Amino acid sequence: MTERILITGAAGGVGTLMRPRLAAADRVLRLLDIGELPAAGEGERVELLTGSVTDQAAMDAACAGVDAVIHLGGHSLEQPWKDILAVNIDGTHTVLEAARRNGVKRVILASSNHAAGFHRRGAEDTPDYAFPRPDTYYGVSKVAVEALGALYSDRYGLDVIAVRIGSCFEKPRDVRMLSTWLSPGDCARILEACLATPSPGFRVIWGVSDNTRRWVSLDEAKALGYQSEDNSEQFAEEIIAEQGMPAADGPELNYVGGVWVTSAWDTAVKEAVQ
Ligand code: 15L
Repeated sequence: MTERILITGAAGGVGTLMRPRLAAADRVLRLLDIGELPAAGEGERVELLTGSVTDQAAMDAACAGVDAVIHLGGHSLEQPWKDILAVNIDGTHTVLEAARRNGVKRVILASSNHAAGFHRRGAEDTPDYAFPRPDTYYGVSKVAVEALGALYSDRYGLDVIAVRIGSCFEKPRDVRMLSTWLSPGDCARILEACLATPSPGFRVIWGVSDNTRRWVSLDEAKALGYQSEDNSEQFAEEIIAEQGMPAADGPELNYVGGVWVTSAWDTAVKEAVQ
């Protein structure tokens, strides 16, 4: 039987990386974005929708006939509070509500390491379900995304998995990302595990590759069936030679959110002086 999966924010960074990797013969990808989506390639089983995650009618229509939603839409970096509130928080409510109204069984939510960015590195890996310690308004929105997911799972019985994504790029871009990198291949493997695992209920998992320098737990992700095949260590020598090692006691190596915990990312103060 053909399954239909809605991906919001499909033209964004992670969405673009996932489009070819989540393609399957028995699957239609319904891709939604406010921006332009590349046209369907030869034989590609996609449906292209233009729409905003903040538009209830558009999301209701997008969720019709869908087996699962992968919600990647929203701001992927820090923004003024009103934009974070409207797009990331209200937008996620809109998506979950559309999923509920349409009887969609499973929703996978893009959370972020920045939901727990102020957690300091400890002797043990930062655990699954580490209590929220957001480092920015963006991080707060990801905490809200997780909370909304819990509500829709507990109250309405949807399976909801929030993935606290580390850094999902083709390659790690700095020394911190040697710890937080989620390779595109591993991101697809995590999402496939989230789609396939039977009756997960509500879960929060870390989304990183099994990097040598990883310091967040992968226990819960592995319990859902994720098996990482990538490790950032192959890039370590080159990145360290180019950029040098950050200070041993600096934020890059000691906080989950890295430099996002610093005053350079303090949006409240910036907004107050405008
Ligand atoms: C995120 O959540 C961002 O969306 C992404 O742009 C990266 O900055 C990533 O976190 C990270 O922490 O590296």
